[in-house]
Amino acid sequence: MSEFNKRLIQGKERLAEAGKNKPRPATPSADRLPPGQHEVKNWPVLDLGAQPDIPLHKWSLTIDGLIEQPTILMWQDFLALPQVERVSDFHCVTTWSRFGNRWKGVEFKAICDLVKPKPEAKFVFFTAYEGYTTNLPLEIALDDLLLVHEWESKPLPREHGGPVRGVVSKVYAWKGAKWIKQIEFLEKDKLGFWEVRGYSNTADPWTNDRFS
Ligand SMILES: Nc1nc2c(c(=O)[nH]1)N[C@H]1C(S)=C(S)[C@@H](COP(=O)(O)O)O[C@H]1N2
Ligand SMILES: [Mo]
Repeated sequence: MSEFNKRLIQGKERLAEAGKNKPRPATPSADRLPPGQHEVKNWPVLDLGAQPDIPLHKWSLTIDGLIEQPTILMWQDFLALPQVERVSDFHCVTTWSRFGNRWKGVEFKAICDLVKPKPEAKFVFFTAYEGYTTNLPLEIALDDLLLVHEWESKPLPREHGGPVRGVVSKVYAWKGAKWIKQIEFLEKDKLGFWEVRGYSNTADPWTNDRFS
């Protein structure tokens, strides 16, 4: 935690506090660009200031909690899982959206097929190499989450969360952990880094659902 940019975090907590009671649309926008967002063509880097450097031979992904098959994937194990290519939009709560990103990676569903969640598992909690955390309902992770290791046919750059990061497109991008290290299946929801600091737990871009 000490490596994190404290002033940046405090600034965002103030934003969340100021934004929490703003009126929100009752029905979701049908536009590709969610309300309050603008499109960018570059890809900004957003994190807490610590960008861990994880060589592939030291990389692993631990999957535990309420599952039949607790698993630690090494790099080759991860690459041996079914790989998919997907093109999706990326919406950051700081108001930028990036359309049409071409990803390659492993669907969260493929992880579930491997580790077999128990019926009690309803939520998923993600921990990253630098300590960041975030959370999703299992249902949303199954529908939307991709564990990405390539972007535009190249290895995912370290500043964007390489070797492997979570990517979501139906909720704000803070729900996708860069430098993902651990996935834990839970019965009860557990809030992540920004969720405990006033960011919305549901994070729906099309209803401007930024802060709670
Ligand atoms: N490990 C980690 N993952 C993270 C973050 C972070 O600080 N640490 N920031 C989140 C936020 S707020 C956003 S908007 C996206 C930004 O991803 P990018 O830097 O690739 O644009 O990563 C998310 N995942
Ligand atoms: Mo963000």
